[in-house]
Amino acid sequence: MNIFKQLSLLLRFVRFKRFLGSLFFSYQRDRWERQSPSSQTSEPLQEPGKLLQAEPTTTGGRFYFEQAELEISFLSADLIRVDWKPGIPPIPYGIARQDWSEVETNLQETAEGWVLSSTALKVVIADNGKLKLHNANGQIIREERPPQRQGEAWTHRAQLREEEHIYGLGERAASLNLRRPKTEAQHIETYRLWHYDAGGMYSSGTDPLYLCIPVYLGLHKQGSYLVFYENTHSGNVTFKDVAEVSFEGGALRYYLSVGQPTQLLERYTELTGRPPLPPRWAFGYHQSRWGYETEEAVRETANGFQHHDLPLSAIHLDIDCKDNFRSFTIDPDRFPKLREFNQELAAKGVRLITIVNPGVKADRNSDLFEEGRAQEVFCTYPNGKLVLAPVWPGMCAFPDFTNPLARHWWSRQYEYLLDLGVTGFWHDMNEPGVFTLRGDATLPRPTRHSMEGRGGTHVEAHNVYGLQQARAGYEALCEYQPEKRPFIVSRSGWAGLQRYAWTWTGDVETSWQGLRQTVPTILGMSLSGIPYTGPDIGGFKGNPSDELYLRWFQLSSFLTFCRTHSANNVKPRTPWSYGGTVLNHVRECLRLRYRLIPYFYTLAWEANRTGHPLIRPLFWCDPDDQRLWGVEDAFCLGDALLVCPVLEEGVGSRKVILPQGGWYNFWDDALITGANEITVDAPLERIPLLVKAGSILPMEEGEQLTLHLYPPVQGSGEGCLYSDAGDGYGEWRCDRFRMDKGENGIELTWEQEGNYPFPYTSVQVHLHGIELKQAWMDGKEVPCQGNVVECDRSLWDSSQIIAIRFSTHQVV
Ligand code: NBV
Repeated sequence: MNIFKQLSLLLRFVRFKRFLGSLFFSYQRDRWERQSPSSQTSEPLQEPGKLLQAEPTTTGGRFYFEQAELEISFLSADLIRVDWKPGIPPIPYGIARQDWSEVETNLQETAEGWVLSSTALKVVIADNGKLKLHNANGQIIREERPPQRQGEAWTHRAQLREEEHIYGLGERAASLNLRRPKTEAQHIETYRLWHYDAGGMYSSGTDPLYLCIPVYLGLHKQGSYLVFYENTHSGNVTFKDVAEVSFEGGALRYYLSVGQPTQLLERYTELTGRPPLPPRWAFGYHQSRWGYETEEAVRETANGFQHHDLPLSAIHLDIDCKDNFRSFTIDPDRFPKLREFNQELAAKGVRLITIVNPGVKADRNSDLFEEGRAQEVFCTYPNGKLVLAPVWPGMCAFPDFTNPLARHWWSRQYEYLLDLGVTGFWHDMNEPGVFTLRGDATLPRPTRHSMEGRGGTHVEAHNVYGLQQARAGYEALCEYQPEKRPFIVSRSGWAGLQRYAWTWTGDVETSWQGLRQTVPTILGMSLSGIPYTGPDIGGFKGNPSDELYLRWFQLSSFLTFCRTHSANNVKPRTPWSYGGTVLNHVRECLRLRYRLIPYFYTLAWEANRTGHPLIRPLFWCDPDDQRLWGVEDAFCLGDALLVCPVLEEGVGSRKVILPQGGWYNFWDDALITGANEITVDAPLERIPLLVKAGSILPMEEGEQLTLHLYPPVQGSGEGCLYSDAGDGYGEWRCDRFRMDKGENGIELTWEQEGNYPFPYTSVQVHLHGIELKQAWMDGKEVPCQGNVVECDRSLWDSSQIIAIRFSTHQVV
């Protein structure tokens, strides 16, 4: 028998075994699910009934209704926690902050009902359990109906305004505004709260996806609010005339905040955690492919980047690098010298990231499995038997990440790969996803989980499975490499994932629609507190045309996570596999991204301090401007850049709705003011890009920093540059720049904070949009080269405040 025949027989056997495994698992799952109590309860629907009594508490007030109890606590003047009982309280997996300082509140009975207020927010509690939320100006921001309970399931409804837009719910293949008319194609009627592996491909309209979060932001003419339901159970959400959210179990606990979107994200991330500062290299380009089967294939790829003069920061290894697909292993034949290989890559500035799947092959000869079984860290059926389900290695057991012991045990496993020089980890299939022939491709609903010792089923644990795996991974990296910042990419997660990991948008379809979908999906994540994400450039399964690949690349080079990835059965997808023209355009695009890394990094530092996402919808800068509420074909990167990706095939220009103020065209410095909508050129080699007037954009080229000054239309503008060693937790510095526009020119002041030494050897200032005639630094005239002036090193070495004066007129 020749080798091909043998291989094909082996493949068939493996597939057949998987098929049998799936059959067995589906049968077991259905049997258990039939036996366990269904969520379809026959119990009556209950409303809270009449309000019987109200009393103040140290944090707010408590209200006793005939059939329910309500507690409202002020965590800050503009953030409340609302608890409707009865119901099992949540395990605070999503919550990062418990200690809030006391807020002065006031409880009063009025004709409208009881009024509980702080300086920023007023809640009116009606006799039947209706709640009305007012902002500091007395405007009604949200009206809630009395919640309903049926058995253990709560349903909560709030009135929506006619013009109201809704954003968030984590990762969605939907429009940016989740409340869209039914007539529209790809309309999603009900958003599910139940992580789901789209199984190799999804496009607009697929719901749910891998990372659902019960948080949404409402924006209407009176203002905006954010609501976060701290409930991990399976649930549903619809947005019609009312927003309706229902959960299969658990208490009805939610947090509400009122304010501008910027403030809402500050509060929400104060509650669920701010993203730690990632290592700086993570903002570089990542190359990945399911199908790098050998060390040689990876070497060839890394060399290809060098050969074609393309920057590269990381290569991701998919399941091919595993020994029979098993977690925390490396195939000894195909990757025989991983440690040395990692050193070789490190010398080129390339890090290796390897995949980690949660399923542990149920094999008596596997130490990992035997150890896990002995320590009782795997998920079980109610009768104590292990839940086994098929994934890549075959029948697998699943660590119960809601068990602290399991997390600790799992954490220890990373050490082996870290020791081999692996830099970061990529958590896949952690919804968790399993292979089934029919039905829900995850663990059975009655699966038992520890839930920190309290006990619970998969209905409650499913949505935090990936989050807790990320936590275990993050803690492992902190422990084993305390001098480095952890880098983990996780497909699934929940509220708070930003504390532990980045994510990516999964197996998006290779199509123009897939490309278009990427923008609203990522903006929705931003507004759900998840700032670090990006798509598989070119889509997962399929072969993008030259044009689609290039446009996808251009878009992604302005997103936080810039990675090409593809399925195992598609053509190689590296910039040079597309021929000379595409290669040249991709090179330019990557160079621009690398020049912008100081800007990305500064925004990351700000995200860590404020919770503001790096990628923002256009309305972020002007929430009162209704024209911007639905824009989903452009986005802002920080305050300075407006990115207008090309999302249609065969076009050479596109329209952009402009927020108020002045905007410079990045490519030709033309200043546009007072326009509603403009058409910008978009030749194949270029992504339309606008810079806000008043911005100071730091860009680097090797050891040279260039400050790009985009003068304000009038008044002043500012910019900031954060620097540190790029990893670890050492010294840092922040250089703050301010420019003031006067009659004869611009004055730039530069202030420094922090002890990290200035990391550049030369600094240039480049003035855009105005012709530069003369310049002075700290009073001394300096030569201009066109619109660029070179700063003298003594400036930033010696003084704390530097003043640079630019004149647009010749002064004699
Ligand atoms: O590990 C293989 C793939 C991976 O390449 C992809 O990025 C993940 O989203 N993985 C899903 C499992 C197989 C899906 C068909």
